[in-house]
Amino acid sequence: MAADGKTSIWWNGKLVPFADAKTHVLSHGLHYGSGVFEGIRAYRTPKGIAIFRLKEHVERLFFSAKAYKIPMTLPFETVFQGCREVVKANALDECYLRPLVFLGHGQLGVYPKNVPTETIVAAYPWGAYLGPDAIEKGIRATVSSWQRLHDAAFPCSAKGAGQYLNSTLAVREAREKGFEEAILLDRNGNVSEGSGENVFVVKNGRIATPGLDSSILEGITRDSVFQIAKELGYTVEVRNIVRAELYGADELFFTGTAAEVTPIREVDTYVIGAGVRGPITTKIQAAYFRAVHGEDASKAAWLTLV
Ligand code: PPE
Repeated sequence: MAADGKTSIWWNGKLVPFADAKTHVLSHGLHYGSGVFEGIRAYRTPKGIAIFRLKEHVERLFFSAKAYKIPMTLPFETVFQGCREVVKANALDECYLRPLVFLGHGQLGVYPKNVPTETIVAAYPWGAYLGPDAIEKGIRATVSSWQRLHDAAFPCSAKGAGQYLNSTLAVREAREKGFEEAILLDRNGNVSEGSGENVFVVKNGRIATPGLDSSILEGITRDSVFQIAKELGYTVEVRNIVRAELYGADELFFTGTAAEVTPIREVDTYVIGAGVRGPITTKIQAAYFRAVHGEDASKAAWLTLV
């Protein structure tokens, strides 16, 4: 995303021109990763552009800030409305929203003292996360040599900026090896999640995904898929998943705001099922896209019109 003279960014309650949305190089967040963020999508619906599960995303942002003791300086409602405002002000069509709360410029030192909290929300177009063919054809993933960070070291269910160094190491390694995405194992060797997605395994018509004890981010897309899968007549087991279950799965898919529902067709050169998007993945994906596009009246509560 580049400055075009028109785009604005919401900063502490005000819209500022893109080119002016700058922070100091001595910001606490830049040195120590002391920030928390969200990723949210807005979709075209018959009633106009709507933000998907905005309330849950803002709730998680506040939880993440609490987990890291970053004092929120704006009320929930202000941040919630800020997300709508920034999409509206930029007259955006389908887009991605990036709220970020970080410790700004004041004093350096690991112990945050005299540092202001800065809250921004940016919005910009962002297409398919894992490439244009990913949604239909699926992607190739590799089990990372990097372990997912562990709850004894980080609050894994918080979306802390600094935590993403772990994800960056894993996805960089995966890309350098010629794969699109990494799947990280937890400290016990069980499957945790992708660098920016939760992972689901389908075997003999049963669906499973790791739980919070596998150091995952509790994805909001994951939660949407729980509800969708249930309505389609499937049960989703939340349990530990061992590495070999990935290789032996009938179907595998990632879920995430950015990745949406992305099939995985290969892991470490093991072909998954028939090596194409599987039937259960296809059904869940279709139902997810109906929900985000306002085509499923029973999911209307998940949408906030801008
Ligand atoms: N795990 C991780 C580590 C993660 O970053 C995400 C979202 C998820 C699971 C899925 O969570 P949810 O979006 O609530 O379903 N990753 C965000 C950031 C991606 C990025 O590259 O930046 C996202 O999907 O927006």
